[in-house]
Amino acid sequence: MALKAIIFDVDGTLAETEEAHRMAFNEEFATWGLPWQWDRDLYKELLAITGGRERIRHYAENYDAPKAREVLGDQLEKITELHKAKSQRYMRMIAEGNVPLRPGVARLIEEAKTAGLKVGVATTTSTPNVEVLIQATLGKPASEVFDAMACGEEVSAKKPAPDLYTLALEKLGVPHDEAVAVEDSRNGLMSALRAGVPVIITPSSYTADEDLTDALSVISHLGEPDQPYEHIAGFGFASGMITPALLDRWIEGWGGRPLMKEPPRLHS
Ligand code: XBP
Ligand code: MG
Repeated sequence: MALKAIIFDVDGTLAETEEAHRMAFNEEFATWGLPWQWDRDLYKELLAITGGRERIRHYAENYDAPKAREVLGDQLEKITELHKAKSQRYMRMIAEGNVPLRPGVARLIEEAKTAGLKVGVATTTSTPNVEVLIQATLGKPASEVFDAMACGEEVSAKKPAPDLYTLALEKLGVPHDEAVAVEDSRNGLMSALRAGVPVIITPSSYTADEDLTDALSVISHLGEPDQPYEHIAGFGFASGMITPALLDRWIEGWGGRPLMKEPPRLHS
């Protein structure tokens, strides 16, 4: 097999977690006496800023600076504390087990391992959030599921910078052109492409209308035997299931050609 590893994004890709993140932000704002309630439309806009701490700072500085300064201090120094509390809240929600993995995720991970591929994670969110999600959905520690994880707290530049994918490749010991990324968003797509990794996109509820040009393939989800994916763009049959053998053929078909037709356009 030319393919040696599959690297998964977490939020929106392994599971539709962004609603739980959004609720955790909103509940934590209320606890702190901040009159901020992010509805779906606003949250979609704010997702352009990856990283929860960075997202709060962006909102505080650009949407309600007076209130932010009153509650969080002149230098907004309490944002880290606020984000920490939000993360605890998010983990309690996820631990309840109400956010399932998306179709085909558990199957593809299992098939990849059976085929001798390495399986990794490249995510903007932090390690404990991934650990809780994997324990709640697969009933075992993330360290038993993934050969390597690259998480937000380990890099200084989050997606769409390439750092998380570069780190994941390094930890897996796999060259960029022998890996495939599975992502849900344009920021994730850019991050992987800039690290030289071809990308399969399964858009999530928040990212379906983003510009996903340059993905190797865009499909509705990874597919299950009784729930085939729908093809949206790029490589792929009209419907079906993503398997390691299929990804391997796509990598061969791609043949290491330049990944981006145009230079990346960034959200911010
Ligand atoms: C996900 C994110 C994260 C979550 C919130 O991006 O941007 O910030 O929304 O998680 P991706 P944290 O799926 O591209 O990695 O609050 O833990 O940052
Ligand atoms: Mg994502």
